[in-house]
Amino acid sequence: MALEQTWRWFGPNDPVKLSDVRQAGATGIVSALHQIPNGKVWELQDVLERKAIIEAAGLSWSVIESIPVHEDIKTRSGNYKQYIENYKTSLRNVGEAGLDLVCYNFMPILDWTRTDLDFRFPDGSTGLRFDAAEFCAFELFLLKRPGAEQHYTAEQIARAQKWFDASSQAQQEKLIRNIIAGLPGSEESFTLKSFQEALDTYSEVGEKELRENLYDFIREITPAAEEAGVNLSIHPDDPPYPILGLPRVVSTESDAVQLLNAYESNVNGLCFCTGSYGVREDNDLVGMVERLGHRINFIHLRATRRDQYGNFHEADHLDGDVDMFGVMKGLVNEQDKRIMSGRKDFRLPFRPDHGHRMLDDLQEGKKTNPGYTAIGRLRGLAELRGLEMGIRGFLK
Ligand code: DNO
Repeated sequence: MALEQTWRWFGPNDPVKLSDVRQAGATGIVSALHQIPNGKVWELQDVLERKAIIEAAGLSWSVIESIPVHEDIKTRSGNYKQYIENYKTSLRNVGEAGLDLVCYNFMPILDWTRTDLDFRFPDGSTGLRFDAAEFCAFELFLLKRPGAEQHYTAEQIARAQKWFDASSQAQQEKLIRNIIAGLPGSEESFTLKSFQEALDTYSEVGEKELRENLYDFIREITPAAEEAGVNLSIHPDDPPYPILGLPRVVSTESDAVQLLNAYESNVNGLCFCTGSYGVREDNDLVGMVERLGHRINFIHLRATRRDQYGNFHEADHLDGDVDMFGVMKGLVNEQDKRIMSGRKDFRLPFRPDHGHRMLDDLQEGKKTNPGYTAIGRLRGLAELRGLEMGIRGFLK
């Protein structure tokens, strides 16, 4: 047995083809119907159509990432009741189509966030980076969010000011685009004005409220998921702390425990993203796999490297701050346990999350999605596959 090797594919418009994925050696596809607006029902027919495309390429649709959660659900306002009903209907439809694993997240307004999408590493490859000073400069001097300065120390503000004073207009525009124009997989994009308006919808929703809204949502949708035969997996916050004055409640082990306790069932599970949880030094990833492994339904493997200023970049898969050996060993153990105890959900899909732009993907004019290049992920998958095989041999 081995963990299921999967690959994120953004659908027919993805510059990486399903035939490429097959050659990379993945067997499962992680995909979503990105054309459906947030909140709308995923109709059975649309799900079946995508599934047929994937299967025709000799692959299987392993995980839906993601069915996005409408903002009204997160703030429990407006049409949230209808959107929850729609979510349940989508779960029933994907279950009926024979799919059994759905990923989602509960990050307010912005999905994952970076300041630099093409940061050059010493080996000439490029990748994603979060620069705390640039992010602070965005908030203070470009977005000009009221009250933002309260969230920063004088030293952070001084570093942001330094970046801002030295930056060209083109650099400022690029930073704005990187933050609010929507990274691959995030379904929303904004202008500065519409972004501030979106932030304002959270004026009454602090950490406590967002937690309650998440736990209520979990209690509402999990029974429907159970009936539909669909496991759920919640993706953590990326980066794993509050940004832009917005609360974030899926960043730590304690957050994960609380949301799992909100509804006791393996169907209410985690997407264990080592790149997101791993940005915090106080997240003990190997311990999390040991303690929460039985509730991990989906896995993103990626390593980030932090510095003392709150910056981080996406390192090679086996290279960052994450103890990938320890994490993989825990996951292998978890899979063995599931098989021994007769659990049906033992395939434990993982995908090599993100990857550097390298080799041919660096060619001028070649279209690649930030973080989702073929070659960088191919390297990641190959390394992770070898790591798993080595561990299995070593444990025998
Ligand atoms: C980034 C991703 C996120 C993630 C969603 C899950 O690469 O990990 O976009 O898919 O947050 O809902």
